[in-house]
Amino acid sequence: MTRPDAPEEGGAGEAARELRDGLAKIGAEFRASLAEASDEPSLRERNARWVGPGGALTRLMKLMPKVPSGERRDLGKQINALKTEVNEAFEHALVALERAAREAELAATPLDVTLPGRDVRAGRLHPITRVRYELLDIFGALGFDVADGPEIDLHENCFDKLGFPADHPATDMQDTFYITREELGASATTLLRTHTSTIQIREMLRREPPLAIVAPGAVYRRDDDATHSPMFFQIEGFLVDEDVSFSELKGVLTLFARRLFDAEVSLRFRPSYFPFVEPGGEVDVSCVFCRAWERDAARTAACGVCKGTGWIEILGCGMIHPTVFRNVGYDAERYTGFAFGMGLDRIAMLKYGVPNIRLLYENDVRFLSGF
Ligand code: FA5
Repeated sequence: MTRPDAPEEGGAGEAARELRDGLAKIGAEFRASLAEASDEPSLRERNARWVGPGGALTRLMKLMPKVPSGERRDLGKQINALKTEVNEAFEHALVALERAAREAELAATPLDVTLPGRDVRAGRLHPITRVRYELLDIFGALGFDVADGPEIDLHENCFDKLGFPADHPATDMQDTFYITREELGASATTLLRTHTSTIQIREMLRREPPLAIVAPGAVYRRDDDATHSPMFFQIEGFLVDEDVSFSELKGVLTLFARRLFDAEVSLRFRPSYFPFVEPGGEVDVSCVFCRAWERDAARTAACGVCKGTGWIEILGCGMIHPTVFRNVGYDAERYTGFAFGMGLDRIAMLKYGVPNIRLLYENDVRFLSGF
């Protein structure tokens, strides 16, 4: 039987012949081929034709096992010598190309370093981000901590623990984006939070009073018109301690509005209903567009933003309902507190005179670069 590395004589002679012919042919051709390359990629491509994985020399080397053992040593030496020659010729050609490129660069029209530079287009903060930072600064200076919470939260944090009755329309499938999280089990209903009031529950469950917190974040609702977006931003604020009264809520919100808008604005508190506060209210700020506090009746009557009323609604607020305290394990006899929640988008629209909320989300640089 023939061993695999001892091929029969006829084939062996042919392999040796093919190898010798191949070596002669490569030896005669490779220099011209490399010399024809006019740039580095083409030089590398040509080099690969000889010594790359499918190259002519590489293919010849694969014939070596078939060559009769008497000739193998000599042919092996020749192959290696040729391979070295190809490699050296390649290196020389590469250096020559680099030198030629450098010389062409030096000979070309010189670079005028005195020309003015190109403008770097700097990015800037989105108006909602700017408003968020401003609010965090204002409330931070008043001693409020900042908290965060998940955008997908449990139904109980979004509604139940805040005292929403089970049949409240906001808890309806039609009104809210529910999400199936199988890993949490069938009993855990999760949804895209509809307001940042979820963070009241989360923080009160993990901290004891006294506490003063603001929490900005994205929220989601089935809304879509010029002043309502399906995804928008709110900032929640709440403070819990002994003997907290409504006058402190008024004081904090008035100070905030005067710092954010104008030192002369007033606030108007109107009664309103939210299940998690009692009493609850909505707050209007005197219109910053017609400067309603200056009492120019004609200007206010013509104002399209406040529609002649002199007031613009900015937030909901109230004293935290004792039911909420009981739901998070606080002593509802001992503690009182206030909470408020406002739309950052709405504040940005007012502050920068943005007529349509969609402009804030279209990422149109012509609009965004105006801030
Ligand atoms: C709430 O979301 C309450 N959680 C606020 C609150 C907190 C009340 C704490 C009491 C105590 P409301 O649904 O009104 O309330 O929303 C609050 C603010 O979010 C609104 O005043 C408005 O500025 C803004 N807002 C509501 N819906 C949208 C929307 N679709 N697009 C943009 N802004 C919105």
